[in-house]
Amino acid sequence: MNLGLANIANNDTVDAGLLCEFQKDGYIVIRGLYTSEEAAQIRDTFMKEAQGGPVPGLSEISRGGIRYDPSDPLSYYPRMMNPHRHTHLAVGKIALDFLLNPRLQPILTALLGEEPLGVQTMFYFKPAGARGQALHQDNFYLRVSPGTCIAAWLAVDDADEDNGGMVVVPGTNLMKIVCPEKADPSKFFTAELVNTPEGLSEVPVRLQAGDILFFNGSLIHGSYSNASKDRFRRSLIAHYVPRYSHEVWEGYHAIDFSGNPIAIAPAVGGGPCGTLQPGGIH
Ligand SMILES: O=C(O)CCC(=O)C(=O)O
Repeated sequence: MNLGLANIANNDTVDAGLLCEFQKDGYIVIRGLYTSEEAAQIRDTFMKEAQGGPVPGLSEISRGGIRYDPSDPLSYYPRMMNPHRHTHLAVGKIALDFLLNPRLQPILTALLGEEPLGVQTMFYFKPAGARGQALHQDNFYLRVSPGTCIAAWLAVDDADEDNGGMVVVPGTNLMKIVCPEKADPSKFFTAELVNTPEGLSEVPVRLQAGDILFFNGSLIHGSYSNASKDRFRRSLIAHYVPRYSHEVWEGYHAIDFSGNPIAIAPAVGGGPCGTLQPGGIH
C-alpha cells in the first residue's frame, strides 16, 4: 500500500491499480504529495497560532460541554476546527489552500468517481502524551447520502505507532455505518467507538511528513495515544463529499475547487443510529 507519485499517471489521475486498492481496502497513501518544506511551513504556521494556547472560535476548547482537564496535553493543544473558514489568519489561508489544492483535486475525483466538494478542515497537534481518537467511521458524522465522504489526511510530522499514528481496518469501507459504543475516556478524547469486526484487523499506517492518506467515509479508522516522550504528531485533514450528494450534515458549507458555495440539502433528524447519532463534527 506504500505507493508513491509513480502511481499517479501524468500527475492528473490515479491509475487503475491504485483505484482498485482504494475500492478494496478503503484507503491509499500517496507519498510526498507535499514536500517536507511545505509540511514544515504548515507546522510552523499552526504552532505560531497556538503559541498562546487555545484560540477562541478556532480551537476545540470543550467537547460535548466537557472541558479538557488542565493536566491533559490536549488542554493546551486541542485540535483546530475548520481553520479554512478563518482566512484572515495565516492558518486559515493555509488550510483553504490545502482543502482546494489542485494537486488533490484529480486524485479525489478519481477516488470518488465524481467532482469533490470541500466541507471540513481540521488541524491536530497531538503532543506527546495526548490521547487518540477512538476508532470510528467518518460518515456517521458527515451524514452524506447517497454514497459517502472521503478524507485527505496530510502528515505534517512523521507519524507511526510511537507517536499515535493512524490505524485503519481495511475492508470496512464496504460495510454500512455501525452504531458506536462508548469509548474509554482514559484512552480516547472522543466518545464513540466502533470495534474492529471479527475476522478483520487493524493496520498501522506509517507516514512521513508530506505523505497523504486518502480514506473512504465508511472505513473504520482512528488513532491511539501519543506514547512518545517528546514527539508531536501533527496533521492537517480535509473532508470532501461528492458533488451530487443529496444531503450532508447541516453544519457543513460545501465549496467547489474554485471556492464557490454549493448548496446541499441538510441531513436532519436521526440517522441510522437514531437519536444516538449526533451528526457533524467528529
Ligand atoms: O488524526 C487522528 O488521530 C484521527 C483523525 C480522524 O479520525 C479523521 O480525520 O477522521
